[in-house]
Amino acid sequence: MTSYEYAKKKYASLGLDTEAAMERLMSVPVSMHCWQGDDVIGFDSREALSGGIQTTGNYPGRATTPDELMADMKLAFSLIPGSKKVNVHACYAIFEDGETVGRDKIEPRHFRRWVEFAKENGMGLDFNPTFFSHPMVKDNLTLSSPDEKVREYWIEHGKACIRIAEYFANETGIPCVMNIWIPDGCKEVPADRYSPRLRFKDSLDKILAEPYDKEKVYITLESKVFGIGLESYTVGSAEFCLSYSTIKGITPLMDNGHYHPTEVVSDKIPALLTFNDKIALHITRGVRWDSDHVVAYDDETREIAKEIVRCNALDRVFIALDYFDASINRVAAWVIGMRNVQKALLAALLTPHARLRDCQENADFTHMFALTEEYKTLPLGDVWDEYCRRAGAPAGTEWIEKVDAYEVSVQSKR
Ligand code: RNT
Ligand code: ZN
Repeated sequence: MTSYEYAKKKYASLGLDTEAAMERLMSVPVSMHCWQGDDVIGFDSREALSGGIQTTGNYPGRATTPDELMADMKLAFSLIPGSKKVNVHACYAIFEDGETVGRDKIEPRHFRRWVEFAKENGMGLDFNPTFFSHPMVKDNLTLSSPDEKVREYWIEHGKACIRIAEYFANETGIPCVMNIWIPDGCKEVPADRYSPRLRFKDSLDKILAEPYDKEKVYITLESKVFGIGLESYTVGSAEFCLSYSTIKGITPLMDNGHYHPTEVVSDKIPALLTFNDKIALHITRGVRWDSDHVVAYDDETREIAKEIVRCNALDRVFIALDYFDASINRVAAWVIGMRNVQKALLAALLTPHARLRDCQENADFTHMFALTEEYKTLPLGDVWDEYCRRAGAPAGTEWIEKVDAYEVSVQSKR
């Protein structure tokens, strides 16, 4: 008996079907963020990263051109099992023949190569307007700025991005998730918390006035509690973004680095699913702060996956990754985080939720706890390896050698 066959039997004895779990997982798209590949720099400006987010580390081999970035992503895709999407930020516009345009004037054609790349890889595209690392960010403000010129510029950017998102959906035939996140905030305790939020609301209203097909484009709004240099106040707080999303019928997005340290997104998932048809996630790992470490196979990642699965919400949650680590090989960073999310979803699909739920309903917390702890050591690794093989991705540690070889032959020569 192979180790997979043994694992299959073991899970079957708990009423769990490993074949069905693998098949289900194969069709759940996880969106991979292009910005891990070049430390969130992009191609459209020479500005340093701003907006209260930061990459640390100086590992050699960063992608510096569209060709390099796409080649690196392509390698990562080959090492990650399951269904994927390409997540692009507006600052990754590709200008050709010496042309450059402002972010308020970007057009679908500036993303043509991303569409080709997504099609070549048989994937959909997600999109993000880029409200940071740009001279039009004034006093740390964009859509909430008191300067009407600044606000107007960024409103036009948001609208341009909706048109691009719709172009992505039309071209790929797969709906595009377009996520709005602004860094706006204050380092010091503000004198007025209200006016910036009123202006942010008005700006969002103006952006959403751009017509778009709601079957093709899902607009999400991401909240945040603080940023580097923006410690005392963020305009797009949790309450603001959640209220706005609900009222306007757009989709709330939770990034698990964006809450107070003892809050967990896993608990918020069923709360938001109660009121929203769809919700969106940025899965990340904050170490002591919103540090955007590579996602690990840790308790909270597993708990997030469990909530999605046991709420029967794999079709209702847009799963994307969002982190940026410049201290390790950047392709490895993608592969590790993406594989961990896939692994957590597989573990969630192979958890006897019905039995545990029964325990809870019957207030049998002894068995609920005891079984939860026992299930943690079921032979998931054998099913995971089988899943990787079936998906045409390397099982076990084989992928690491491929990244090592690529580092020597490609990345180290940059
Ligand atoms: C920042 C947000 C946001 C960005 C990306 C690059 O804290 O998480 O999602 O990380 O847009
Ligand atoms: Zn995020």
